[in-house]
Amino acid sequence: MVFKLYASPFPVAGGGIVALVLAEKQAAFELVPIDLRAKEQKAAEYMAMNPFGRVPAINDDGFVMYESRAICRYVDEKFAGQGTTLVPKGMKERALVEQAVSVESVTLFPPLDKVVWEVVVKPERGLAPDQAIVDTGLKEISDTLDVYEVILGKHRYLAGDDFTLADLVHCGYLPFLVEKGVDIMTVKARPNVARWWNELMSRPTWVKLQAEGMKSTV
Ligand SMILES: N[C@@H](CCC(=O)N[C@@H](CS)C(=O)NCC(=O)O)C(=O)O
Repeated sequence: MVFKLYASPFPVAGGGIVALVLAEKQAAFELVPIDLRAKEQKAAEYMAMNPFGRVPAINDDGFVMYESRAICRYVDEKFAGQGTTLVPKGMKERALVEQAVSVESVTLFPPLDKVVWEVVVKPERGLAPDQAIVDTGLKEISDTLDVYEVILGKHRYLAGDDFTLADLVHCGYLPFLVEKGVDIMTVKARPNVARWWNELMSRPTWVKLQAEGMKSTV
């Protein structure tokens, strides 16, 4: 049975990073599009897979799970030995990847999620962004990127000199800000962050996903 990915049909957010991991692993999948505006994620059939009623989720031959970062780890392990190794096997190398993924999900993501809500989701619904929330969130994101600047001055990627899951998870939400013209990823004051960001955004798997949308590349 083909690996099924239940996600929004747009190559962004949690579904986007799972599709990106599948592309890096050169693994085939079938997208089952979930229309968030039509609240398909709250339908009983979908809630049976993810009781939180959110995307993404996967069904791998009857094995069902949700939570994008956890799915990414599962995919990397399931397709070990093909494509890019995103979570290294060595204990210390893996620990450093987990350290950086943890910073992304615990420190960077909460303010990023709030800012994306204000500048992307609210305008789509005809609501005005709350500028105070945007300003506070951007300040918190910038503070984290200042630390990334130091880290990325020591090695090419966040967890060392190899591209890993720690880098890839940043492709979920930061592109929303860039698309909205928020100049935060390539500012002159953070040349190492800019170099890293440009590398992520020009990765062939990412470029292809953006050009072709959420479809299997295999
Ligand atoms: N921590 C979850 C977050 C999932 C999530 O918040 N998904 C959003 C889309 S990016 C969603 O389904 N929103 C619709 C809703 O909450 O009804 C993950 O990484 O998978």
